Order: sequence, then C-alpha cells, then structure tokens
Amino acid sequence: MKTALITGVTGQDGSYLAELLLEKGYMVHGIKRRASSFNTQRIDHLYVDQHEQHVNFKLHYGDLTDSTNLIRIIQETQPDEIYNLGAMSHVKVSFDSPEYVGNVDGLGTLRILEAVRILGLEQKTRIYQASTSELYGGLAENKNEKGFYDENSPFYPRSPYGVAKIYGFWITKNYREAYNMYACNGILFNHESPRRGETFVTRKITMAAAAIALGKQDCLYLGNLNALRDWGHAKDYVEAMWRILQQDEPEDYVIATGVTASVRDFVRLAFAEIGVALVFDGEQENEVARVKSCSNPDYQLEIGKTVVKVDPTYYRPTEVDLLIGDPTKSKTKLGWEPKYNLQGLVKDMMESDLKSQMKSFTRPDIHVTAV
Ligand code: NDP
Ligand code: GDR
Repeated sequence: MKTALITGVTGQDGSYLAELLLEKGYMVHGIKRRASSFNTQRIDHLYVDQHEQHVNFKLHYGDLTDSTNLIRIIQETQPDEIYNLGAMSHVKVSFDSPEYVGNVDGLGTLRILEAVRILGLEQKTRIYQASTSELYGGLAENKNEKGFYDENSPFYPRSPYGVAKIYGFWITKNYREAYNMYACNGILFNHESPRRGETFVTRKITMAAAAIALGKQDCLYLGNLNALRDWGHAKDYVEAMWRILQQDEPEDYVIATGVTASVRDFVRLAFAEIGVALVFDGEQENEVARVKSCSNPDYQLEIGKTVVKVDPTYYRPTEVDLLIGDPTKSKTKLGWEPKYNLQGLVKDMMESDLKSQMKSFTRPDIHVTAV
C-alpha cells in the first residue's frame, strides 16, 4: 500500500486528489489548517471514524509556514508521494497580502523539500509541486510558434502570487538537480469544478446565473470580461498530477486543454446552459449583458433585463490577458487526455449550482472586500 501526503487537502484539488488516491488503494494523509469553524466540507464524505479498524484517510493539523510541524508530519507518515497543493491561491488577493503569499506559496515549497532532505527521504519520497500558468503572465511574444505556452516558454509573472509560485517552481527544479530528488512541477492551467472556491470567476458566474434565474439575485458584477483562460475540469487535472509522479524520470509538465475562452464567453455559456440567451452591449466599464430570450418560463426573467454589469473594483493592478496551454507533452508522455471540454465543465458546474440554489439562498455578490 502506497502512502501519500497532501497539503491543501481541504481545497478544490486536494479533495479530488484524495478521492482519486483512495480509489487507487493509497493510505492518504492530509494537512489542514486549524480554523475557528469547520472547513472540511469538500472532504467530509471521505472521512472515516478514526476508531475504525481500517483507517485509510487521516488528517493532521499543520501549516506551510511552520517547518517544525511539516518535519514532524513527514516523519510520522513516511510518504511515498507528497502533493504540495497548499497555497493562498487567489491572484487578486495576493496583491492585498503579498508577504504572506511569498511565505506560504514560495517558502512553503522550500520547507517541504527541506523536510524531506533533513529526514533523509530523498530517495523514497516523490514530490509534486502545484505550479501554475500564472508563471507565463500572458505575454503574447512568449508563446511558442504554434501560439501556445509550453514547457519551454519563458516566464513573466504578473502578480505577487505568480512571483511566489515562480520561486516554488525553481526551488523544486533546483532540488531535483542538486540532490537528485524526484521532484516535479505540474504547470497547470485554470481548472474548475462544482467545488471551486466561490470567489474565482467561473464559480462566481455559475452561482450567480443560478441565483438570478431563480429570482434570488438581481445582477452579477464582474471585472475584466476580456480576459482569456484555458479552462479545464479539476477532476481531469488531479489525474495528471498522479501520472506525473508515476514516470521513470522526474520532469515538469504543462497540463491544459489547448482551448481558450473569454470571461464573457463563460458568462454566455453558463446562462445558455439554463436556456437564457444574453446580448452584450457597451464597452469597458460600461459593458452590460441583457436577457435576449429565456426558454424556461419558471425563471420569469424579463426580456431586456440587465443581469451582468462591470465593476472596476474587480480589476487587477496587473492583469494576465491571455492563457492557452500546449498539452502535447502530457498527452504523449503521460498518456493524459481530459474527459471534459469547456461545455461539459460549464454543464457540470451549472447543474450543481442550480441544485444548491434551489435548496438555500446565498448572496455570492456580497463579500467583505471585492475579489
Ligand atoms: P484552493 O484555494 O481551493 O485550496 C488551497 C488549499 O491550500 C486549501 O486547502 C487551503 O486551506 C490550503 N492552504 C492555504 N494556506 C495554507 C497554509 N498557510 N498552510 C497550509 N495549507 C494552506 O486551491 P486549488 O485547489 O484550486 O489549487 C491547488 C493548488 O494548485 C494551489 O497551490 C494553487 O495555487 C495551484 N493551482 C491551481 C490552479 C487552479 O486553476 N485551480 C491552477 C494552477 C495551480 P484552507 O481550506 O484552510 O483555506
Ligand atoms: P485566475 O482565476 O486569476 O486565472 O487564477 P480567477 O478565476 O480569479 O480569474 C480569471 C480571470 O477572470 C477575471 N475576472 C474576475 N476574476 C474574479 N476572481 N472575480 C471577478 O469578478 C472577475 N471578473 C473578471 C480576472 O481578472 C482574471 O483575468 C486561477 C487561480 O486558481 C490560481 O491559483 C491559478 O494558479 C490560476 O488560476 C491558473
């Protein structure tokens, strides 16, 4: 039985990865932060009473800012594989807490690598580092000749998050080369799911589309509608993480769909999924989306009603305009193929959010600060 340790197990990817590894027969350990209330909603269904005889999923309190605690957990669990998914992962929020993000997303990676080295586990433990397409920064001139970002494209991060993650990328590569460790970067492009955090743009859109259709929310306020992203499904992407650690040689891989779409396209697809066609009108901060037609009489959406407005509060000090990844290496070397396309992803998210909006009323447009 293999043993895996996941940092960030309470997050979107951590929860899907834990599911996948348990299905594959792993003993799975997860690190979670102490919070004043429970934050384990995404993994509660995996939890086994710790008094049972066969416990295959165990949680440990910890934090990526605390070396002593990481060393202790790694010593206790002796993992064959560590998946370092823990991070302050919101790009806009990273402008508000840049030092913290450097500590967790940058130095946190070093702490994991050093813990493995201090414990003499370099030849036993394989390490996956959650790197990101944010490293590329969306510079047009840095795309390859086919028009994509690949494993050889130069980096130019555009946020404190991206800069912290570039440290994580290089320190992982450096430890691989310096100490002959099996440590790999998965350079993952955006991936979403019904478990996506509510302040990332896709989930904000699907929750709001469902709430607006049910008359529970009036309007959705968004930032830059022109941003282009290569969106995949988190379920497909955690499969790629696992495959990266099963190869003979440790290497870095781009994981992406190779298709890009704008935030505006995502809005259009989300509303279309529930039979609402939109028309966009105006430019920049004056752009709005109105209802053009609605095929479901239950929704009582008037034709011409404004359902999306731009609020510049959501703009970022520096934006990543366009991301599109080249999955050629992951397809050929890992045999990885995503099962979901963009339409399938939107459908999965809309079905889930419509169901939960029918159960309860939440206001996804209200946050402590705009993100
Ligand atoms: P989430 O934000 O959903 O999850 C992040 C996880 O990290 C949560 O479990 C969170 O715990 C935990 N965490 C945050 N701070 C700390 C800390 N100081 N110590 C320990 N754990 C901490 O992110 P995703 O699941 O979407 O992403 C997983 C990883 O992949 C992240 O590193 C992200 O940066 C990276 N990534 C994500 C992409 C995406 O599109 N989703 C694309 C490319 C990279 P808590 O629940 O307590 O907040
Ligand atoms: P991103 O994801 O920054 O790509 O980082 P996010 O969904 O936050 O933004 C995508 C794009 O949408 C634009 N946008 C908005 N974004 C948010 N959050 N809220 C809005 O109201 C809004 N309106 C427009 C943004 O400006 C941006 O261009 C995600 C995270 O998961 C990172 O951790 C990961 O590394 C990258 O994806 C790959």
